[in-house]
Amino acid sequence: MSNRTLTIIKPDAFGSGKSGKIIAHLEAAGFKIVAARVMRLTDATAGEFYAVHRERPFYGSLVKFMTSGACMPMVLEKANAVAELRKAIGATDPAEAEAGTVRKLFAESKERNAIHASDSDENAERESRFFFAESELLAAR
Ligand code: FUP
Repeated sequence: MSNRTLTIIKPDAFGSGKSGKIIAHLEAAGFKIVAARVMRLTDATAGEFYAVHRERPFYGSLVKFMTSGACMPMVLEKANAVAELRKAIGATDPAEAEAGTVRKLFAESKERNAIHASDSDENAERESRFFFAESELLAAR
């Protein structure tokens, strides 16, 4: 999986019609879409996805935000995908994100920050399987 990572266009960006621009930005940066869907997370699925943050003060608010509208999980492919996507999305808080990053361009705030990206190969694999079936991860190119 080292050439793949999992991203989510979050409800703030999807709901305000920025998904096309974000996908175009990522494709221009060399990412290919392996799998994609539009869905709405439930309290249970968002809670499980962010279980690692369960003890953090922002957890409840984060789950509420992530269930507030549709989102778009995608598996992306590029050499060194995890590190490359982290670089392309920028810092968690858009105020601290570098110019030209997805969060600098499209995010509203540290919580409503437009996009998720896996932080390790192990999490990329786990998160990809969280959203997609084996048959959806077979896209050949
Ligand atoms: P990132 O890996 O950049 O998405 O950031 P983290 O894994 O640290 O945090 C996951 C999500 O929790 C962020 F995308 C937004 C949310 N968050 C907050 O709402 N407040 C914080 O102080 C930190 C993170």
